[in-house]
Amino acid sequence: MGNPQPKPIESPKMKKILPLLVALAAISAPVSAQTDLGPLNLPAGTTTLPLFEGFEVAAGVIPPYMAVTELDVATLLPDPEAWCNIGQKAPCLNPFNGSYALEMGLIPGSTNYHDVRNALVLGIDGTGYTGSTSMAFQVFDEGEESDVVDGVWISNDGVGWYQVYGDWTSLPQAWTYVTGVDLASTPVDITGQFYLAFVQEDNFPYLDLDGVGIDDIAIPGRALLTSTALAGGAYATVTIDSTTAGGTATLLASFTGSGPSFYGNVQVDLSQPIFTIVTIPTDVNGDAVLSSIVPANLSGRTIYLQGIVSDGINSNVTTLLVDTIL
Ligand SMILES: [Ca+2]
Ligand SMILES: [Ca+2]
Ligand SMILES: [Ca+2]
Ligand SMILES: [Ca+2]
Repeated sequence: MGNPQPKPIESPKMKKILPLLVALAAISAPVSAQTDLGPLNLPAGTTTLPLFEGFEVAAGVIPPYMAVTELDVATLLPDPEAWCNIGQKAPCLNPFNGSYALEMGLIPGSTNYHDVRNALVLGIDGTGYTGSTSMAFQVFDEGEESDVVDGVWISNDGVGWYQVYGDWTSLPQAWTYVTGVDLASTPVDITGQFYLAFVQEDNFPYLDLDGVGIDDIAIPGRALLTSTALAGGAYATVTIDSTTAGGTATLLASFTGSGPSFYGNVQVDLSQPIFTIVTIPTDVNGDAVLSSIVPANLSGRTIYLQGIVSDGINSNVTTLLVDTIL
């Protein structure tokens, strides 16, 4: 055997002091394994869960639950050539849906190539939320190189951050639906107020060899609704890819906008009037497919398509698809 065990130090006085020391240590102990992303601006307000952020409601005005950071990486000071835009700086260049998205990169058109760091921080209050903590979002990667701050992060205090997704380099140069990002996978407590940050760092402009676009952030993640080309008088196939096997999928359409409004007791991203196209069962994989002829007289119209997937108890909306019928 090795050295004898040291005799525990214990005296009546220590019995009183030790719990106090333990309590103090618990209060002052730093939370481990955090990354400092630099001086990120934090929003003063919060929004609630469930959350859907397509940047359309904000319509180019930064709401109180968002804050933008645009830094020169060399100095970590604000940089007028850093570009973190949800439409407050200029019209968005390539939104996935609608007219607005989050764009992060060097300012478009610049040839003053240098590293900039951009962040959009959302303040979220998870109090009382009991739903899924799995997040999904649409992302566009123009050609990012890896930087340690690249990705999606969460934090309780806005100083120490835990990465839940990243970096960006594995993504294609096309809008891509990222799903299954679990916000409960870190020590950050998301049952109260917390911050969610989308962070990008690189040296070329948005949509010019670098840059990240983000749209349609959803907590919980939404089933993906896709369609083949929509053309008046021709067949189109709409597919809903959900995880609800043996349930139902109801396909809805609007020609007036992306809401929000209510369909029964489900909030949808469709403006009234809302048309019910069909309700069909989901298969063993949770998928539902509809093939139908698009009425010829709809050519030229903008259509907003969304589904509601139900297991008979819970109903969840799918992603929204906005398209102009050919
Ligand atoms: Ca959008
Ligand atoms: Ca690049
Ligand atoms: Ca990068
Ligand atoms: Ca680069």
